[in-house]
Amino acid sequence: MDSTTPEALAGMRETASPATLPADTLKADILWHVLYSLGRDNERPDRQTVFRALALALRDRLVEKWIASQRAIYAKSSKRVYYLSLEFLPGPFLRQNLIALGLEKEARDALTELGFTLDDVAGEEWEPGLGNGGLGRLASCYLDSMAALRLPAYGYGIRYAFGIFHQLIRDGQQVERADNWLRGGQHWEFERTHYMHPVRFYGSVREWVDEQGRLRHTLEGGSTVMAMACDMFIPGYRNDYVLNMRLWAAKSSREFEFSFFNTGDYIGAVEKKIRDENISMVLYPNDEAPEGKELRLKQQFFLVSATMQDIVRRFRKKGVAWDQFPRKNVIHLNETHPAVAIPELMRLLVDEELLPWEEAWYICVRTFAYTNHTVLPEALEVWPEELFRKVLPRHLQIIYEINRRFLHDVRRQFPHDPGLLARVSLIHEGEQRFVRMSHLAIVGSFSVNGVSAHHSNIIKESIFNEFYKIFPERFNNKTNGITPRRWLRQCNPTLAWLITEHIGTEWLTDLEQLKKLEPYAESAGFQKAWMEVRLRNKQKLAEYIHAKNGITILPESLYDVHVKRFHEYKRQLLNILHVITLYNRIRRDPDAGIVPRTFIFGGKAAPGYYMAKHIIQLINAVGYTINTDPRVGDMLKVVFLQNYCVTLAERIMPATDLSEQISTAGMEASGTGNMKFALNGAITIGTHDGANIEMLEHVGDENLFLFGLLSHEVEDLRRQGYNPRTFYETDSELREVLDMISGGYFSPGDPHMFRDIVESLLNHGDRYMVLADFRSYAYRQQDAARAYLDQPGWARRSMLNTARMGFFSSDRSMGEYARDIWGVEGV
Ligand code: GPU
Repeated sequence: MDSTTPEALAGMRETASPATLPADTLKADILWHVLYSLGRDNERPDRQTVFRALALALRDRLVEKWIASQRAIYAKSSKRVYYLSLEFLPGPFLRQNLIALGLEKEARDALTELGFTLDDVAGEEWEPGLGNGGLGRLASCYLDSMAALRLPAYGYGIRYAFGIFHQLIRDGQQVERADNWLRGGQHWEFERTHYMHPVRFYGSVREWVDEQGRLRHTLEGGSTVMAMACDMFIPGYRNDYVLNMRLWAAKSSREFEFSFFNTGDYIGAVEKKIRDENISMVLYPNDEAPEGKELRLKQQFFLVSATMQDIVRRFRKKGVAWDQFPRKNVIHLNETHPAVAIPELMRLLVDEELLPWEEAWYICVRTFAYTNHTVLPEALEVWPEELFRKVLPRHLQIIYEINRRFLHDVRRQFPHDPGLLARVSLIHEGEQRFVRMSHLAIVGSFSVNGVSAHHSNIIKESIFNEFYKIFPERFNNKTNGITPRRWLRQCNPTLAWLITEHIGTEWLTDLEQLKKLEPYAESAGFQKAWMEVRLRNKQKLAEYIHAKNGITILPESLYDVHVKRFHEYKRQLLNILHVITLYNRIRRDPDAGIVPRTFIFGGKAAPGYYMAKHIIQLINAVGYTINTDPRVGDMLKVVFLQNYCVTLAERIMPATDLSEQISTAGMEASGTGNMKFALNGAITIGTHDGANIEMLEHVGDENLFLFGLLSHEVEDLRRQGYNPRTFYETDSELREVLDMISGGYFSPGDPHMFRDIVESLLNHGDRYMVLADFRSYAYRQQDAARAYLDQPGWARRSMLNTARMGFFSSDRSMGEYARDIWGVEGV
């Protein structure tokens, strides 16, 4: 019988539920979904249709396992972990889900029979860009690991209609295009159109006294928006366990009012509806520089209010008293973005459940935990008091009451330090008042953690030093990690296979097993195989670069890669100054014996961040000059890959030789790209910053190139009065580079184009100490080049980097969070 007839397919579905897996059922399910879910002819479905149908077939399997997992959590009455984040960057799901479900081979076979390859079909997926960079990506690695560890956890976020913008490079400059990711349809999610919570903003607080003589607070007026749940599934690696990431989408409450469209002003009514739904329209594209916009505050509360209603609903089902709440729930705040959950829980307990303040507060500070991800002063979130009062009047009152009691306690504990109160207050007083969200998060949480050992020390010693003195027991470190399923197994299947051939598959769930590779580091045969895999990965990236940028690069050249968000502290500028230095050496002496290199850059700049965008433009201009200079030839190439995102990272990581992690010491909280590169066998050139320091401890200093000022030296130099001009005056190579930029060498049509970049270094204090670190960077780069000439030596270093990355698995991070902060175990 022809298996593509609807009858045959329907029959197969009846006899074979997706959970029992006869060999050909995936193919049958794909064709079934092509016809019945997508409404297309299933005789010759196109690639996009097959992708969607495959996604739906996998969603069938995921939802069954999810239901089973939920039942298990419920049956065990486990304490639940709620991970709240304004950002998630899951990346493409297809391969990840196939790997987790153990269906890769079946999918390949099914697709072959349908006339496609998995690569082609996977290429149809558009990743959800619901985050800016490291913070959102970390949240997604953590969900993957929570699922792998079978933790009773839930991710909560916002289902933005437009994710992070799509970046184009036009005439060397960044151009932003809307990321309409929902256009392709939601094949991975379930939209719960009947599952909504009301969220209320604005209004005014009425105080009154009830029959028992209690002072009560009621919000009057204001406006209500509905939060609709959209669930996406995160499977654990081959363990039949599935978590969900619940993302809220805004829906107008007005369409539920019968009379709403009948008021005579039909178009006006529709406009109001659209305005309400704006809340979840777009992700703010700012990384580490929050934009103090009303809509952003509304997004934060929208996530928090809807999520708290979900949490409370689930808790109520247990039928236990409120004082049990912290034993049954822990709410984790990913940065301060969802910190308004603290006054929201207080409001629920005090205003609605009528608990006394002290009891409510006791519950609160045993429920929340907070992760800080930055010490940059401009990244610490504050809200103008007036804006806060307008949007969330009752919450502001509650924050004031929290503050009053907190300051009262501090005064008692430290009676001889009158200035202390102003410094730790939840309110910044000045011409304008601001709510300090980090202070709120610290005061309202039982745990405050940084994301690398170095960063956690900085928190205790400097930015939150006074809170550390008040609440020493709250502060702890949880070094970031990355999921080996996506960042090795999936993105680098050939290397993963080579590893598995030698040490088995255990590393996939216990990354420390990679240590077993160490004995092979000296084996010439293994080195050769290792380098062959790497070279093939580099060839593939060369093909991609040729196709996208029209630039031909040598796969044998040293791939020196700097990909991450553009921010001055990440110092892409330092890198390009070094590129120009090499260019000058070649110009002076074409036979200088420079190791052929390909510099690859990628990353987005916040649309309003002038200097970051200008640096992107400089890199592209330098690239153009170098790539078209016949004297340079194959010695040097500079490539800017547009639209850096998870999908692109997956191409780049396996093909990188040298990983650039060169932030000004003390400024990168952790970094996670650094770990992804090293796991794939790249060698790091980096500063003593963030997790680089712990990477050094694990891989050993002969396998990693560190350089530059230490963070206390940065501080000292700044205190003593840093004068960048001395470096300009005493270092002739550096001077030549800066003079070329400001003299228009790379912008002949507009010689002044990049003058302000040089100005920022020479005349505006060089805040990120680019010039102070230039020489030590250039020296270390020379060491790297020399090391690359010794290919067996490089192979050994590369393997040892991979072999010693076990600590940086997000399974390890999540295990620590579960044990030390959350107090939960696997189900
Ligand atoms: N990070 Br705050 C972001 O990506 N965005 C932010 O708004 C803030 C921090 C990053 C840190 O810069 C990076 O060092 C860290 O590895 C990452 O968060 C995850 O902790």
